[in-house]
Amino acid sequence: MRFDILTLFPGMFPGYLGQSLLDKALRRGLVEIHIHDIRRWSKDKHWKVDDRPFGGGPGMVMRVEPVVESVEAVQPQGDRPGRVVLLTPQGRRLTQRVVEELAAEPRLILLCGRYEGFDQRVIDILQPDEVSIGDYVLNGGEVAAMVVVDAVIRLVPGVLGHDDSNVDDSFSTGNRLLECAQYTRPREFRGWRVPEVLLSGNHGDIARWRQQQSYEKTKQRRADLLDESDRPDADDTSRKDET
Ligand code: 9D3
Repeated sequence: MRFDILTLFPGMFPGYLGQSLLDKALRRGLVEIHIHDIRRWSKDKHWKVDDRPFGGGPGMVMRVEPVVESVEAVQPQGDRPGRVVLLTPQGRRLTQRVVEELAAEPRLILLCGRYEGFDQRVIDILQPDEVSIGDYVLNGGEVAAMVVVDAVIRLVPGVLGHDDSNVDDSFSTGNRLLECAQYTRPREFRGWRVPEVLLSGNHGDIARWRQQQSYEKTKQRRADLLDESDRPDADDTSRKDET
């Protein structure tokens, strides 16, 4: 799978890309990541890529020419144009379902913004998939792009050690409950003991205990995950209404 990241801060990525799991996936050729500095496509003598908003108001706006031209220059590098993902607070929220959808693509072009946002014509022309990573304010799209890469690459076959260590994840399609408490040695620390059932060797009891713990924890902390609205086919508009 190939990623192209377009940013005004290319220096933010090498540290993240050097982490072991990702570094290994890159060296094994399972994942390819290319970082591009949008400033290269500025026509301004000072490499300026932002400007004041028409109509007035605070902050600056990313100019349309360098952004659109950078995407159009990068797309022909590689054998398919790829799906353009614009990281923006106005996007649809990134969930594991969206991550799975993005992981099915052979190539993603991740476009990171700075300042107050993009000139609307960037969106009109490129018609990107607009994605937000959650309802809090970041300083730009770079950290969000790293989140997308991080979540997506672990679904690329062969990136994780064993094939199904991700089907069991909280929020993935296989299991929508939170994970139960886990323990390892020692059996007792400062009087805090590992639950007896886990030491019992009775695998049926263990499985039932874990299922129960997961359910209770989910009900207490994340009742929203148990809502019917979050079941896998909840956004399938083709189905008949069922109440
Ligand atoms: C004053 C209105 N602000 C919108 C909430 C302006 C604004 C704040 C922060 C515009 C852009 C940004 C920078 N954020 C991102 O580029 C961003 C982001 C985020 O802030 N939160 C969650 N996901 C994302 S993806 C990109």
